[in-house]
Amino acid sequence: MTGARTGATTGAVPLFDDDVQPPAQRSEIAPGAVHVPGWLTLPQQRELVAACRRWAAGPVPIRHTRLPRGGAMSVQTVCIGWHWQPYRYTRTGDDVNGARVADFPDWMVRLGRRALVDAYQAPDAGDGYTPDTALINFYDAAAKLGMHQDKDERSDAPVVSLSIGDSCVFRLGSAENRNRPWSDVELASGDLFVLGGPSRFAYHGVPRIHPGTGHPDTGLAHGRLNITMRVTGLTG
Ligand code: MD6
Ligand code: FE
Repeated sequence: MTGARTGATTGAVPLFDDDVQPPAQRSEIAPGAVHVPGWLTLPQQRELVAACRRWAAGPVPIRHTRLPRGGAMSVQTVCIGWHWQPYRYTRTGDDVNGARVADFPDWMVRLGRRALVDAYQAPDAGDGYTPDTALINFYDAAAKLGMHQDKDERSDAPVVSLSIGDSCVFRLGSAENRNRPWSDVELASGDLFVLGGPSRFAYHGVPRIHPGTGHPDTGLAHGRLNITMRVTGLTG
């Protein structure tokens, strides 16, 4: 860990440079499931909020994903790289406006690789990791996400999760079913969570948001933003 946060004040926009390594206290919640509090600096969070605002506007605007059996998710979602709806990924937002989704940017690939290096404390942990989609979720004070597995990807590569704004309760269960036992973890603004290895297909959810707990300097006045990067395993 060299450089700490000092890189943020030198040169032009070094926000995602490799030398910006926040000091991080990691904790392994379950094998392969790692929480790194305060991983993103405030400038990085601001940059991500700004990027997510642009993606939320289009080409496929943010929306409440409709569920196959009727109803809609309380969370609002916009996708980049590939468009997710329950059970499938497509290049176009077929359940929204049919437009092609925004490209997955190279800087986010690099951010995902650094996340794995820091979460797993291994210099080569990010080698060969090339996330090609991100689901960007926005939670208002009342939004929740039920217990689910992320298994629409044809890859067992880790999911990298970044949280900004209001803190929440993140519930991590087992890979077997959605019931207890589970661990409740508080995810705050700037936190990294990686779900990989034996925990890649563990059930998890967000039962509660803590309104008003975000830092105003992130650029998010209220609510919670969560970005999950994934490898779809798809081509085309
Ligand atoms: C959220 N996250 O934190 C929802 N999935 O708002 C997820 O569903 C998630 O955080 C896979 C891996 C990490 C996650
Ligand atoms: Fe998930």
